Amino acid sequence: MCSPKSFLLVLGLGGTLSAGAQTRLDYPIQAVPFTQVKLADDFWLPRLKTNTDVTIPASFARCESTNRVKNFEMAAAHQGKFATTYPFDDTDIYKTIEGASYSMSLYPDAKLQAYVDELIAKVGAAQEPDGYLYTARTIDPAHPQKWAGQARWEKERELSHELYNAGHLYEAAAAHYQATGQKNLLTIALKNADLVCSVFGPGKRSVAPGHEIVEMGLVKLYRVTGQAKYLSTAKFFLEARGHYPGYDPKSTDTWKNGSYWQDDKPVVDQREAEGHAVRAEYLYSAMADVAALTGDKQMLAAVDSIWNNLVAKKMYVQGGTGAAGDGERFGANYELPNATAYNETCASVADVFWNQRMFQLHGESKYVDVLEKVLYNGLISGVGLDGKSFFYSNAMQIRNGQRYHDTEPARAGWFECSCCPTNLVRLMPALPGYVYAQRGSDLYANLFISGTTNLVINKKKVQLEQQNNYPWAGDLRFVVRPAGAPAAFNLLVRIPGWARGAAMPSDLYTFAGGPVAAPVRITVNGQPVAYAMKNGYAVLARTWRKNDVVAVTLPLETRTVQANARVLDDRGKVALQRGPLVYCAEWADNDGRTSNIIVPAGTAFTPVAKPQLLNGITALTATVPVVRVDAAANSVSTAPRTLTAIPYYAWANRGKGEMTVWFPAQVTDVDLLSQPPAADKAAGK
Ligand code: FUB
Ligand code: ZN
Repeated sequence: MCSPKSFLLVLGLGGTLSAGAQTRLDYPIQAVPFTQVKLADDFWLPRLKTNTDVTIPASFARCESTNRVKNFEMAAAHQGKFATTYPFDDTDIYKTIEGASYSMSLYPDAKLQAYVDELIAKVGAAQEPDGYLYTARTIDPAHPQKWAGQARWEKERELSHELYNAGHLYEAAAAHYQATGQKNLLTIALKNADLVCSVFGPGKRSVAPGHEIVEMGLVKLYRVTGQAKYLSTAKFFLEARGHYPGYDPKSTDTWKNGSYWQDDKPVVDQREAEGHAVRAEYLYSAMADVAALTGDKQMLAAVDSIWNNLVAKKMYVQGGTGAAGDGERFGANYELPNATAYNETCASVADVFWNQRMFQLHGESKYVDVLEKVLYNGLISGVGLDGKSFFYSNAMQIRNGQRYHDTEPARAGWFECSCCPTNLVRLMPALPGYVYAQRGSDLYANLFISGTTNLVINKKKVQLEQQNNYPWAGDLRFVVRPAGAPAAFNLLVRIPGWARGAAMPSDLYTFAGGPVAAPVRITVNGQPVAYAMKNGYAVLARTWRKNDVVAVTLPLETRTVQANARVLDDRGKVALQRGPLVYCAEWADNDGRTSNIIVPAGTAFTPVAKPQLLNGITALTATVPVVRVDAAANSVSTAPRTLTAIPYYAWANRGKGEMTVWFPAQVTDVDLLSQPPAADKAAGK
């Protein structure tokens, strides 16, 4: 995301920007940088604060206690034995530094800065003289970690993650430089990137990186330095895909046919989201970057098709992606099982990156609709309300206390493969950068988060303030404050798909009752205004005066959602959505069970504000039938009960037990195997 600030930083680096680079191609729409957006809301700001106060220190502490830091110390000393499990464990340090950097630009912290500087010094000391940086080999080159291969890069196409580590280093370095203005990490990253560019490229070595992200990272370095080689190497890596050695197109094994690595076809020929979900979504983000920066139309067509495939056939209703645990990968079209849903938290993080880029390419609200869905549901479900307990996979259903992927339906403080917690660490404080975007005279309001932003539009300074209680209420208020004389520009307010009767920008999920929605009313200074809709945005074009107030009323109603009939697991079932939030029922609010709940068509839900529950939520309640199994009488019956649903993101913060997202609408669709006989229930089992 290039920004006026990063552009200035380029110049501050010491003159690597060429005259041509000043007119370089880029995304037509630029995000307003996170540093220019000050949040003041009750939903996100406490989460950012928890990330700063709890998650970042916990993450650094775990990097220390699990020997991730020790690996760098041993690499610097060239002695010892690689002390963690995976060759990509270095990246947990990079990602936490990235998150800490974003956080420090919001909340300056001299102690944290000193600690980060100390860590950066350790990273620098572990770097080999030519720039190579990979503790899994440098500690003891004769006995590298088993995935690393005997020689540099030889296992890169498979599992060494040398370029994955490099990519996270670049991402962290760009963030650290942008946030702090310091070059200590950037210098390390550039030295490594220069090595990578000297090893790989036309006429040199070629590889399809085994785990994408180096491409995105190189693009970030290109933005920071203006050096074309970083962009061309990113493009080179993208174009290296589709030459998978040993490729067996007939095999359905994703490792044998190369699709696990998105390596079965050249990227420009890829049309479906396939393989390992995190790898894939980092790849698609990089394809968007390269399409924007080079004008590559084929790349653009490919990434557009892949996006359509994903939102029409491969996304869970709460925004999760990567249905299959085996290979942490996308399933086939419409393969979205609930009991075994994988939904890695990192895939949600990657999806946010990707959808932001798609929006910047096309300026259509549907991309932000998806981004919002992921953000408010399947992404923040990945971190507990305490800020230090996490989900790696995000379940869609827990029956009888069972969980398919982890041993229990409980969060963990850290994982042996701990990519997800540290990915959240870096995404959370960067959130203000997703709220607004600009293209010339157009100012896009994408996310509804109270706070202020200071902008320059048409060379005039303008402050915009948002005041709302989103996602709990649909009333949005924007106060426009040009610094001097009135300023003419267009305020484009996203009218979310859910407010226009669309559960999803595809037919994968639809609202029961059809795409009806109350009209969205907009007033300026209390007077209703007619507005044009463009690409999902209400366009308010006027000459704004100081303290003009725009009020937008989004119809926030509880809707039931149905899945496309081709999603077998959701047939005959409904999910609940209110505004951007998808709801679930959890054992703690429902007499200990949720797999016995039926939600018949036409059930009326009442939103109930519960400020004391789960850090403050609006719950949904309704009277519904629940199934009772009487083993002694050999009978099944239903009885009315109050269903209480909570936002999906808030589940699993009160211990272990059942959770349901998709509710059968009729008794015939209830899974009786999950129902304990009445006698067990009476005994509290
Ligand atoms: O391979 C590095 C990370 O580990 C991946 O992104 C995650 O899916 C996990 O496998
Ligand atoms: Zn992960």
